[in-house]
Amino acid sequence: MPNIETFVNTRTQPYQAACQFADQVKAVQPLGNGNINDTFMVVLDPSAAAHPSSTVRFVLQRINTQVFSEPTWVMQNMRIATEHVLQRLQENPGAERRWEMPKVLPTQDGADYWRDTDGSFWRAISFIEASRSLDTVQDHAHALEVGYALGTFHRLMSDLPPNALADTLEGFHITPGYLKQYQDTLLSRGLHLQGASLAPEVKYCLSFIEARQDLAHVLETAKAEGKLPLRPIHGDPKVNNILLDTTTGQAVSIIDLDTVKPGLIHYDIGDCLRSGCNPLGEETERWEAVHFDLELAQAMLEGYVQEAGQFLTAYDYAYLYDAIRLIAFELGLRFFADYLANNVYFKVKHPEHNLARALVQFKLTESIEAQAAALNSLIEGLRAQEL
Ligand code: GN1
Ligand code: MG
Repeated sequence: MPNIETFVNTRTQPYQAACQFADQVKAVQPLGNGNINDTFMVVLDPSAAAHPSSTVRFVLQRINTQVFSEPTWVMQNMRIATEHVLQRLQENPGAERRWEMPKVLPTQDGADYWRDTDGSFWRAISFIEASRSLDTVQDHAHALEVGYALGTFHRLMSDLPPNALADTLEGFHITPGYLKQYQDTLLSRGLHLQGASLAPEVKYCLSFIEARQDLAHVLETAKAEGKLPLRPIHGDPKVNNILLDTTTGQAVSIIDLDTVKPGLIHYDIGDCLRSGCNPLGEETERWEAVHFDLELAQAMLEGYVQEAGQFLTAYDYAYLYDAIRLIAFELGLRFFADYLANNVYFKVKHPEHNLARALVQFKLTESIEAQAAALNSLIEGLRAQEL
């Protein structure tokens, strides 16, 4: 982590951007490890308490407009989601545990965002105090909280008509679309399964995907058949997007609302479990040791169903196993396709980074498949309790 003074240099873009949102900027530091946007923590001089959020620090982000081509829609969705949830919380004060939503902070001119001279899109979001996030699930209690957080978000959003939200990222989590892109990349690069000069890891990925072509369609087919409805989704509920109260360890927020849009809650549940039930984490270099932890899955799903069970249908339960398997596979496919395309989508620290990430997700998928019977019976147990 660069030292605190890194961006105090007033000529840097992050500093210039921070000043659009507040006076008396003291420091601007890189924050987190997002794969798409650039994120910073802005620290204000404490005497600048006149800031609209009356806080002394906030989160500043440069949106990746290669990925989010309509960033104003992202802002609009964030506002709709945040206002909806806050209204739900106000209607029933005291009914909830501590639960907060990250808020959009205006520029000093009252706008939602600021564009710099290069055309970069900057926005500010409130920092949720007295909370922290972790990259991997630590134990059973943490897993319960992660599931609780996703369930709470889905429940609080469940009465918002999905078409109130814009589709900010067309094709997001539509696995057959990722498969098609991957196949096009293979064709254009002239790669094929028998390529003698390919590294064994690349061959493993190629045949892994080849053997799972049919799996890619499972959720889209269920959607087309009317078995799974569109609902408001978070889109990226990975473990480090769930904030825990620093004192109690209870989940208090789910952040990173860029991908809130209409979709299948199965994308979210699959994503949450592929992230939370991989104790080595998605960035591990020990990909051969990656496994899916069934006990963490049990706790996460229990925490989820406790909040969201009231609106889950028999079909929702019927597709849970497929969703968990699919989203791990899908992320592996997305990483591997990006590796083959020379890393144009996800940020990388080295040229093989996306290959290493793909291997992690494919090993995780294998582990999910190897435990299919046990995972299905734990889902059946939850369904039997609820329906
Ligand atoms: C990306 O940038 P970040 O970490 O918020 C990606 C997610 C992936 C995730 C994997 C818009 O999210 O779909 O699950 O990386 N977001 C987008 O770490 O593609
Ligand atoms: Mg994200």
